[in-house]
Amino acid sequence: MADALPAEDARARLQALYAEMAPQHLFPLWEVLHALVTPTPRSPVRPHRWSYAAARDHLLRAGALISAEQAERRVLILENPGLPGTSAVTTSLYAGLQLILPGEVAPCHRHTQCALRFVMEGEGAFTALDGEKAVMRPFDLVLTPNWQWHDHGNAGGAPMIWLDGLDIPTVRHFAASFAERLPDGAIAHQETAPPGDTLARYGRNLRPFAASPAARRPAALPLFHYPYAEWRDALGQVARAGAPDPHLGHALEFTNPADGGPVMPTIAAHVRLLPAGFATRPRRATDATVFVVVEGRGEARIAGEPVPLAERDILVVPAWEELVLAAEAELVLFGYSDAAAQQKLGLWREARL
Ligand code: 1HN
Repeated sequence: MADALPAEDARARLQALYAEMAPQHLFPLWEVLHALVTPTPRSPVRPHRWSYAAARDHLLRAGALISAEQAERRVLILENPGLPGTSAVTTSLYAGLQLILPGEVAPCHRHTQCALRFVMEGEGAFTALDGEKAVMRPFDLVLTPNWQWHDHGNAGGAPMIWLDGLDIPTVRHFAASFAERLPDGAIAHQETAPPGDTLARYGRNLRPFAASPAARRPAALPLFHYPYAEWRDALGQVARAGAPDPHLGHALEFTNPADGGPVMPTIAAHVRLLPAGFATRPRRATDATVFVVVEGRGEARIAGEPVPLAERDILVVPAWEELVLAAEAELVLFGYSDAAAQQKLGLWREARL
């Protein structure tokens, strides 16, 4: 049997071999195998919390210097400190804060990246999806799925800010990015349906007859607006009715009504409520998660490190780090992650500790 470790002269001859192979882009697996195939996840992602007030201040200053139309999208990227230069908040996801001022438009485009918007403040702006406006209110969730036309406008009287969540690093990983603008320099998509039409047709456990002209939304992913008023009411009822899950608190996932699965092929989104004084048991999951504090006050402990949480703060929790969430005042959180993709690939795991 060969020795476990090569002898010194064999080691020197191996190094010489590596040096000769390298210019031909050939490398020995045995030198890197254990770094490639780790027994448990090793993520470069670092826990981080962005204070909303500080980010908002910078965003409003940018608002005075560049228009939404000039910028195409006026967004401050929330870049993970462990992933510098990548525009990524986790290894698979992107996060940004977008500002649209009264009277502004963000021109229509479409791309293969899936996006969600989670409204942080303001009222009266809309996202139009394939020409149908979703008029957005604070803490609404709005989707712009892969390859659907979307433009934004602010018909209200106040600045509107939302969190953008996209699967940009995932699409980059597959080198599958396509994007285009409307032809002939058009800014907005022609209006194709009255605002709220899709919610009425698909949002209440109803749908148009299949193959009828009324079934105008894509069959695989028809719904794109999940209003705060509706999800908050459901979460409140659940919280009044019984005990929280020890590892999650009261938790509800947003679903695609077409298949009952996550809202988009690559991104899953959910909300949680932790009663005042409640702390979760520690839990790890393979999906690094971006959280927004919707209401309340408390603390996240990530691998034992405390992070204070205040309203509208944004927090990123790396994959497989132990997370405890503790509510001082009743805490309501929104979260999104790549669990949708990982579950399809058979990769998703959690550990309830
Ligand atoms: C995008 O299309 C939007 O539509 C926001 O509002 C942020 C970041 C990268 C690529 C496309 C939007 C984006 C984006």
